[in-house]
Amino acid sequence: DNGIQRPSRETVSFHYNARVEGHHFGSQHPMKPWRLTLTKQLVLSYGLQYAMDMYESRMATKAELAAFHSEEYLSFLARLNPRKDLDKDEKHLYLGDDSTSLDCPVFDGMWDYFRYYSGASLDGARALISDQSDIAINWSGGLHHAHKNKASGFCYINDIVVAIQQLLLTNTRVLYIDIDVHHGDGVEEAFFSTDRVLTLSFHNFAYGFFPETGKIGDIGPKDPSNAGAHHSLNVPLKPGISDDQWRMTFQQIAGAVIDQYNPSAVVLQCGADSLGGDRLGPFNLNIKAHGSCVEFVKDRCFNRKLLILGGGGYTPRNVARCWTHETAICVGAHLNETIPAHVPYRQAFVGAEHGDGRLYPDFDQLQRVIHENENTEEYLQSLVENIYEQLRYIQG
Ligand code: ZLS
Ligand code: CA
Ligand code: ZN
Repeated sequence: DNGIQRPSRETVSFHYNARVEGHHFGSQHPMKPWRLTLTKQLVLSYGLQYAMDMYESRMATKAELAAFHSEEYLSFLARLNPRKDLDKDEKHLYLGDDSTSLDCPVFDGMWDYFRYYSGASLDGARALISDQSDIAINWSGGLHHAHKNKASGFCYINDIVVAIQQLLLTNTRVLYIDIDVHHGDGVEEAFFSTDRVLTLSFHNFAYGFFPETGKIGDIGPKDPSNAGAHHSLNVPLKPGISDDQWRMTFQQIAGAVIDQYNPSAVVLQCGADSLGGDRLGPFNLNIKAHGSCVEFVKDRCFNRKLLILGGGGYTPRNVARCWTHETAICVGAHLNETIPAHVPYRQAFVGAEHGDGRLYPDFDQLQRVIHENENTEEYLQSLVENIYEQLRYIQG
């Protein structure tokens, strides 16, 4: 029994290369590519590979990445290595000052790492374009902060932007939805001046919380003659949002945006740092509430192409649970609550604090830190109404 009970009609493709897993940002760094190993093992132990087309993704080439990033920046990244002294000016220019560059360290094999996660997003986009796939998944991608000329917030290459550029070859309008707890600033910036991509980010907003952008009034260029005007949408949430509030807010907003903008392709960035118990994020979401976004978008996007990407997520066992659940949603499978006994690294999921070997632990009961809910119903309703107001300017 592989747990598959509701096979869906869509063809789902899974794009992955195990070579991303072995890279290390540094022992203190919250970004752990190893979470992808855990995710892959859990996906395989539930047998989900039998319900999807599995592709070993190739490395993106420098020329492919140059569709968004500058040649100078790419050459700099390709030359980087921890054993070589860096030119101070170049380092400041491309990786940030002494403080911010701690977020984007220099580590072994980094250029290969970038090309693997970006290659998987490009492969996914191409599988959708060529009609080989209806839903393409790349959990190693979703690195939404990288700029054309600069690394930011653990992101050096913006795989999302290059994948969307591919989708634009055959799709008139692409909708980008971002449920990572951080603002999807790099993607918003890249498509700021076009109406062919609408970006919608849900995130925690607070002064002092990275990257401190994405206010409700940030809706694109102020000049109304700029095509991109009204095509950036932001939903700034407060710490501690509940599952029900999240579901309501997401469905009211994403539903209206999909209906109004009427895209033929949707890219969904599923950063798992919006889950309860995340090392960086202050939300309290349970896995099924996070996954409800994938379910909702999949249902609304019947007959549209869907690219599913990863992103943040800093408590690896919960990242793996979340993305396995969301892979199951894509293929239309129900998964057993008990994690299969034969999964490698099973100890990561057992023990009272680790969720007792269950796929859907209740984070309210598990986590020592529960973030107080600062979202009132009035506040959330005002966000929804504000977005509805903005949508009057959108043509689909
Ligand atoms: O969306 O908050 C910041 C910037 C700083 C504070 C941290 N210091 C190191 C630099 C200056 C203002 N940065 C955030 C970036 C969050 C990126 C999220 C990526 C994504 O999920 C998509 C993948 C931040 N939050 C937490 C840290 N950085 C952080 C925590 C712990 C450490 C260790 C390694 C490095 C320095 C000590 C670090 C960063
Ligand atoms: Ca977000
Ligand atoms: Zn994040």
